[in-house]
Amino acid sequence: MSERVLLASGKVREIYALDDDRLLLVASDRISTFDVVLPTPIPDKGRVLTGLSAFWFARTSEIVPNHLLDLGDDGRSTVCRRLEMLPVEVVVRGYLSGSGWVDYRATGEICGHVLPAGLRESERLPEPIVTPATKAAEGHDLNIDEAEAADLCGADHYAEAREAAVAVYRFAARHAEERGIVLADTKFELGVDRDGRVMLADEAVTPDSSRFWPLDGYAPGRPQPSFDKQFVRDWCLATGWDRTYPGPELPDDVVSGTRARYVEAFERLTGIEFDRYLADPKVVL
Ligand code: Q0Z
Repeated sequence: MSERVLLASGKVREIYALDDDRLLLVASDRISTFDVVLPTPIPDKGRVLTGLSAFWFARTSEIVPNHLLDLGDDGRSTVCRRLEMLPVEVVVRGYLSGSGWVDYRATGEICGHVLPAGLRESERLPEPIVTPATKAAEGHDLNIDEAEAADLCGADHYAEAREAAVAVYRFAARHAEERGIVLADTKFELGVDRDGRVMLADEAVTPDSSRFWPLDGYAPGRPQPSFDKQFVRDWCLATGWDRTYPGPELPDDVVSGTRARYVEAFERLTGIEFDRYLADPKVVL
């Protein structure tokens, strides 16, 4: 018997304490766009994200240990080791997009990384770069440079975390590209266990923590469509919505089209039929 005590609630998921050493992460079907949670859920979105995270954790545990202990039969919950979280998010960028593109255009640098001149929006970087961020109060991330991240985490913990993050990014980006998905960037959260071991935690290489682009039609020089959320974004903006709370309710065809894109991402990346995951989530391990 394990009581669930709600520890934290995010925009689209909850985290419960099971005991002193273990947490339960539960991913909902809520979707956010332009930082607003929409009133209409996407069925199975939480299962897709939970299954993908578990898939990556299982396949990268030789690169870096992680917090995953077990997957719930509901497919949307993960039992994990309770860690001391590092106070920074470790973002690895292989392509120029989002705040990285904004900063590069203004200064030629991203988080202290000096980049070659003349790069275009969405262009592949010569090498992946690590751009840490702190979780600022309003839930908004604040980019910092790697020296500041090392100060906040301790130099040894940060060095281990950033090497692990780059290695997992390289592994996942290569795997994804072979299956027709560009992994433009991805955000990792890491923690430290009682014995001082740095581990990957939270979620790993999901559509909510990453930019997934379809490889088919990829071309630098413009923004790329999001593999999973583009239907929702386009439809929401076409209604004239001003990107403030509350967002619009989604019609059935936008819900089913978006669900299909999440399921397609799961099936392409894992090579496992989503119905098999629903029948037995442990197939991804
Ligand atoms: C993750 C978060 C969520 C809101 C804490 N293994 C771990 N050990 C200790 N803490 C965490 C983890 Cl994953 C931890 N978050 C992020 C998740 C809802 C915030 F589901 N917060």
